[in-house]
Order: sequence, then C-alpha cells, then structure tokens
Amino acid sequence: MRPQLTSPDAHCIASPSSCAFSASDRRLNALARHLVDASVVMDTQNPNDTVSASPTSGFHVDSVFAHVVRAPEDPILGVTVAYNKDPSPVKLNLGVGAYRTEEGKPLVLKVVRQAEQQLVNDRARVKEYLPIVGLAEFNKLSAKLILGADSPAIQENRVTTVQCLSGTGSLRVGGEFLGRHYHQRTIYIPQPTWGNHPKIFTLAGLSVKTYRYYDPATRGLNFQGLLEDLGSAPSGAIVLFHACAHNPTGVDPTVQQWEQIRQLMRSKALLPFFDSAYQGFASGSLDVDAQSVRMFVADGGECLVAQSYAKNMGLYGERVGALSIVCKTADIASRVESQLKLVIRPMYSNPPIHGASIVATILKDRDMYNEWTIELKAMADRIISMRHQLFDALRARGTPGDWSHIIKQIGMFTFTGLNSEQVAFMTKEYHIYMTSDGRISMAGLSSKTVPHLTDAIHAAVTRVA
Ligand code: KET
Repeated sequence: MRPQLTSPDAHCIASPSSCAFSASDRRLNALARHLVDASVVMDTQNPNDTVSASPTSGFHVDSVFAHVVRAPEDPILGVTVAYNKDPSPVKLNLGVGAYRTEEGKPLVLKVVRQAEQQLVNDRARVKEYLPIVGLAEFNKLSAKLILGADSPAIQENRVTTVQCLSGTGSLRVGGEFLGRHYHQRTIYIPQPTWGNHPKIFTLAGLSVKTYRYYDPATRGLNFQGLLEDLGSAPSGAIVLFHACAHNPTGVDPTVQQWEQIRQLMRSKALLPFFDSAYQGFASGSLDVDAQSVRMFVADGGECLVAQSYAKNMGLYGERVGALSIVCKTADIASRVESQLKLVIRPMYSNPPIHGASIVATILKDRDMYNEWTIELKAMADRIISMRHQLFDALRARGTPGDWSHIIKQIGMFTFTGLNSEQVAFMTKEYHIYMTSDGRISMAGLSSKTVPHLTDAIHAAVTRVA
C-alpha cells in the first residue's frame, strides 16, 4: 500500500532542500521517501498495482479539468465554425476576411503556385531551422515592400525586420517588445477595430484604450473625435492604426487627414504602430496602400509596422508576416533586434520556412512580382465590382435606406449598419453567415450570390427592427 502523504511530508519530498522541519519530521520524511522510492520500483513492474487513485490517474472519477467552463467561439472564426455545421445548399459565408473566386472557391494565386514549384524543384533546399528572426531575404524584401524601395530608413539601416507568424504574430511580438522596453504601456486602438487587437495587446502586457474612429451617423470617419482623443492621450502613448482598408468599417483617413494625424502624433511624441493586413487590397496598388506608413517614416521619426501576407498573397494558412521597427539609428535598430530575439525564442523559437520562401521568391523576381501585382489588382477589382453589384441590387429592390456606403467603403469589408438582430435573422432564415456587428466580407460574395444576399438584407431591414 502506498502511504497517503500529507503536507509537510509531501512538500519535503517534492523539495527536500527547502524543507526545514524537526528531526522527527525529517525521519518521517526519510521513511516516506523510502516508501515512495519502493513504489517507483513497483510501478515499473506493474503500474496498475500501485497507482493510487490520484486525481490525474485513470482510477479517479473526477477530472482535474472538471471546473473548466466552455469558452464562446471566436467572434470572427466562430462564424466559419457555425457555417460549416449548416447543411443548407444556399448557405453563404461572409464572415471571415478571406478571398473567394466568382465560383466561391478559395484562391491560390498562380504566381504562388509558380514560386512553390520553383522551390520544390530546387533540390538544394533543406528544412533546417531558420534563424530566430526568420529568413533574412524575406525580411529585407518585406521592409522594402511596405516602406518603399528607396526608403532612406532602410538605406541607413535604421529598420529592423523580423519574420513573424502572419499579421497576428507580428502584432503580438511588437506588443511584447513594447511591454518590456517602452516607457509608456498604454496603447490606443480605434473604436471599432479588428476584434483580436484588444486581446493581443492586453496579453502582451499593454493597457488598451480606444480612440473615436467611426461615426455611425455619417458612416464615415469621426475625424474630430479622433483628433480630440489622440490630442488628450498621455505623451508617449502608443497608437494603433490600420495602414489601409480599416477593418471592420472600410473607412480610411484621406491623405490630408493622415498628414494632420501625423503632425499631432509627432507633436505629442505618440508612437505609431501600423497594422498592415491589406496592402494592395484597398486601392489595388501596393504603393498607394502603403502611403500612410511611408508618411510617418519620411519624417525621420520612429514607428512599428506589422505586415501580413495572408490576404494580399493569399497565404492565409502559411502564417507569414513581418514586424518592422523603424528606429533613429542603425545601432538602436540592431539593439532592438537583439531584444526581439529574446521575445521570439521562448514563444515559438523561430518561424516557419515555407511561406516566407514563397514570398521571397516572388518579391525578388521582377516578372513574378509584376504577375503578383496583376493578380492582386484582379482580386481588389472583383471586390469593388461586388460592391457595385450589391449596391445596384438593393437600389433596384427598393430596399429602404441609403446604401451608398457599400460603394464608398474601402477594402475587403462592408460595414453594413445591420444590427445584431438583423444579422441573426439573416443567418436563421437565409443561411447567410457574417459577424454580429453587421460586417460582411465582400470577397465572399459573387454575382451568383448577390440576389440571395439582397433578398436577405431586404427582409432584415423591412421585418426586423
Ligand atoms: N489585422 C487585421 C486588421 C486583420 O483584419 C487581420 C485578420 C489580421 C491583422 C491578422 O491576420 P493574419 O491572418 O494573422 O495575418 N483578419 C481576418 C481574419 C481573422 O480574424 O483572423 C478577419 O477579420 O476576418
């Protein structure tokens, strides 16, 4: 029989060196240790003889996880979970921001297939670990893509870029770095924003506050509110911006408004952190969509940028992205990089090789790069065409309301203005899946499905308050 050990004996066995009990305790302890050692020997003979009904053993009826409560599904990715369970043949997933073709199928870009083929054919390629900061070539090319090929910051070696796990991982690594090494731990995020932002930054150790961004009345930018909120933020606070194609609202500042924001940011020593998840998806041009970031880098000041290749190269599941930190000097950038390595190493050690190799292959080859821009523009154009088709269909149907925001908003999403009851109604009655804030992914729509969505919206706004 195995002794039932209770504290302090159990504690002494677990940690004999820190045990400070009397001589008789120590004797008892030695006896207990002897018995435990004996039971270890017996365990190896026939484990079933000796494993007592401890909570982690199979003999104990209770689970040590019995208290764990079921968590709700993710507000965005959970939409796909619900969609997958729906047997209806007319079901439509407009939840997650992932591109679909006119046939409603996921798209692997031709240029990505070509790059992959090239990689597979290269027998010299191996599967060694990448360095902690990822593929050097990928990092260099990513910085050039977002900051511009002629960026003085790159030429002066003032930028450190590390390959991360897509946009999310880049934001998280940037957040962790700031939580450890930046003097102001408050980050302002737009209201509303991508639902993962507050969670990422809170877990990174930052304190999350919001600034006014969207005005539901005008369905446009609340520019005055934005300026007021950033104007009253504490000096040095971090401010998160969507570089372009703001998610979920589809509302971006104009170049003139960005310039005013930049001046305010710099005058108050606020630190910009750009989330660039849709470069190329807003205007169809990679350079135009990077303009906001480049304005802040051109003034010589510091900033962070998280890039994702999920959408613009369709590499969603490859999890490929980059974090760049633009610093004042090359020496600072190199010290910052040394600390980023300390963030990354215990988190996931080093990033995956395949996706970054695809991106590097495309970005470094002029023909492939050009081919990419053409395919990217085609995706952006199809989304814009969907905006027009949906807008025209609602107008033709006489659906009450001004739907011009559908054609004015930018990027992958339309922030429809439908409320959560209307969304629930559309899901229940029409099998149309979208996030409860009324965001629809235009990339999930096609000419064939526009009539069904139009019917659903029409019914929702006329029948559900
Ligand atoms: N930033 C923004 C603004 C964003 O919309 C996403 C993804 C990401 C970063 C991260 O993407 P990643 O795959 O880590 O590179 N948004 C879509 C998918 C998701 O929620 O994960 C979405 O909003 O549907």
